[in-house]
Amino acid sequence: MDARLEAIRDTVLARNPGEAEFHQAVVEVFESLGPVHDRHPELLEAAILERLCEPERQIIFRVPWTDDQGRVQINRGFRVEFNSALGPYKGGLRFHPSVYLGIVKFLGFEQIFKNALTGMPIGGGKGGSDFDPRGRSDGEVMRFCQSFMTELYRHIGEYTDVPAGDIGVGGREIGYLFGQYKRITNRYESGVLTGKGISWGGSLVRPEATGFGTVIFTQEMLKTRGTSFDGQRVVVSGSGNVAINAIANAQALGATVVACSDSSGYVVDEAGIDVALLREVKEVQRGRLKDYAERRGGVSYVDGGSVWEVDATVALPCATQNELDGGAAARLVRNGLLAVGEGANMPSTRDAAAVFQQAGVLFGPGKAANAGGVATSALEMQQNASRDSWSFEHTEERLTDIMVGIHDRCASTADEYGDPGNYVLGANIGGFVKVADAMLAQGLI
Ligand code: NDP
Ligand code: 2IT
Repeated sequence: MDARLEAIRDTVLARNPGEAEFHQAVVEVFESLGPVHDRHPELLEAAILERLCEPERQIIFRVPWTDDQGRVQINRGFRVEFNSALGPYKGGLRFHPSVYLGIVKFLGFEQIFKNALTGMPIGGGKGGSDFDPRGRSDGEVMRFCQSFMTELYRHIGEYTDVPAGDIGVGGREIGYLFGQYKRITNRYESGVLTGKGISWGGSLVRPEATGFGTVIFTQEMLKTRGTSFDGQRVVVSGSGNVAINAIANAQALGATVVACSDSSGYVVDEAGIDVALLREVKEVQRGRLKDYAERRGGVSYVDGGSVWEVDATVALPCATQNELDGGAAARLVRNGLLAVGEGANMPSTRDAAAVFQQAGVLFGPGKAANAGGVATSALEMQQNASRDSWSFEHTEERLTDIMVGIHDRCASTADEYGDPGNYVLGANIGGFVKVADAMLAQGLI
């Protein structure tokens, strides 16, 4: 890493102790940015990096609620409003027991660059809670969401900060959150949240957008090697919103998705995952992958273990951060891996990313490859602002154009900086330059 950037990195790490995931995200971005600072020394003088790494605002709050037995439960809520140079803070809410400030900050930091890459007018933010929705009734989830919004509402708004979903937050939770926001503010402010239901201000394609977009981005990478998804053997991790829609789109393009996972185990289904059954089990019944395996029959379910033990030509990690390590990456590469498209945020460890890049595997980092979700959230905001709703076809076309545009911007930026095919460099520099320009123009704030 460039020595000037190293000194800034050391300060950032020391100022934010114990936040391993945030450190990882910062270091990965800094490693790409030396060449931009050679060309633009004014960025150092304006302390752009120091400012980027310090969130504009961080909110941490108590979330009290009662469970079905009438017992009082206390969780911790977070919203980190990271950067508003390009637009209102935008990014999802994650409900998972592993959530703490370091996770929210890594996600919020990545979101700044991701959102810039989409070309839409959105800044970066992220939030969530250590609440675990697993095993909770609808009533419990509703009471938790209402309590969470009772604090959050004063910090958000269509021109201020626009949350959406992430792990553990889907259409049901967004509904409860929106209802409470409306009730407290007495405003039907559709643009305050995205991922809404279609009859109350949501956008068609938003539920599918992240997974669909990851596959579109990966297809563009494959095209640069004269190939496509057609005939590929694909492994997807996770079986949530992003995973299911990545599976659906990869198979629509002619691939066979032979395995997917949840945090309990993975299923190997050589005939190709039955997407309709998977949706039914996971989205309608809120069941587990084990239930899919039992209902499907003739497939193997592996309790525990890692889905990355299954060979693939294309890997789409769509579960969570640091789920794919260096050892798994090396094994996949030895067995013929061609491409990785990150549907999740930072799913590859630093070792794994290095293995992929050194082996010449096409590697699409999350901040580029999974940007279709937030991009379609921005399309939802556009529809809300104009009190309009677009057709599925029109919205999907916009998503496709945006993903192809992100791919091309990453590729051309990597070319411009002398490292063709390095999508990590392209995404980091491409996103950074846009935010840095706006920050310079807006003065020292
Ligand atoms: P969901 O909650 O719908 O699904 C998450 C999936 O990942 C589940 O199958 C879950 O298994 C698995 N998972 C979660 N945590 C772990 C863990 N610690 N270990 C193993 N498996 C785990 O979330 P999404 O599909 O929305 O999100 C998946 C990833 O995509 C996340 O990294 C998220 O940040 C990213 N993302 C999401 C976007 C969106 O629009 N939703 C947009 C861009 C990125 P289990 O049910 O067993 O917990
Ligand atoms: O990580 C992400 O980009 C998301 N969870 C989606 C954010 C959004 O505002 O749609």
